[in-house]
Amino acid sequence: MNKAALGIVLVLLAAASAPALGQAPVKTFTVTVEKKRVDIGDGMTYDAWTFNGTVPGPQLRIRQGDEVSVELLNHTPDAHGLNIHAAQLPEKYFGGDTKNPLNYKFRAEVPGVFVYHCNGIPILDHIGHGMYGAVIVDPKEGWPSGEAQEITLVQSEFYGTPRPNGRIIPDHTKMLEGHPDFVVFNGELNKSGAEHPIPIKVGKPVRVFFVNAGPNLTSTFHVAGVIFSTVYQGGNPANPLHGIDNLGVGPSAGAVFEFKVSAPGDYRFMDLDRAHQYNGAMGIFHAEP
Ligand SMILES: [Cu+2]
Repeated sequence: MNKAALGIVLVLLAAASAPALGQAPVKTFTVTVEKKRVDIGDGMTYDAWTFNGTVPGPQLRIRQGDEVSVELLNHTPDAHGLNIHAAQLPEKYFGGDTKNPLNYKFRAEVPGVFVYHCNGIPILDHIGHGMYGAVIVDPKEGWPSGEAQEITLVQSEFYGTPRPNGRIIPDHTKMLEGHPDFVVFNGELNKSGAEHPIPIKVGKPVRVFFVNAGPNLTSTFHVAGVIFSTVYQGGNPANPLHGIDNLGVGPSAGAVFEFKVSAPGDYRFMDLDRAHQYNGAMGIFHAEP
């Protein structure tokens, strides 16, 4: 084969293997709805409604520009839905019924840290029973500060008085009043407490993807002994704040917190509202050289 012919073959091969113009990668997520009694730490259980059997539900990770295809399989006799805050669609797409699987597609156009939650009515009760999770949409060009240790924290509230055996039946009245019995990170009291702190490295950048699932409280996120180098409101690099030690994150909202520590030891992370802290909103980053 002469040089010109080889060139044509190579061009054809390249055309065959490249994705068609305008065709973004497709991410597919299938999520189930299940009623489940989940462990929420300190010997207690919660009669939850869940995505994939856990509270919070699975983390959804997407890159800006991806086409996202979502399917919700409802294994309960009740109506549930799925509202992904990264999706820009009419709300009718997010409501499910008891018979048909819910599915829709969207393009993740805006980077950030978002909540997803059940859109069943009343939404208060569906979130209050445990139907939420985190969505991370990575910026197309990557995070401006580059590589970091990534940690996801989902703050949320549990409502109900534990029975003597530790079982909690979710309490609608307390949800309505906004008076949770427990405020937790990643679904469990003391999940990242003194016995199981989250390890970080001295001198290495840490990036916290923070979602406040609520349903009701605003969280003022802080790490004791740390001033954040950068905080992105909404987790979007278009919204940077520098050199602050806390940020208020409303219910169903998110943020990115970036920092580095220079000395080994324990760094407690918390919601600065002291009542929320008293009810559990605390954990530990343990820094080692
Ligand atoms: Cu629901």
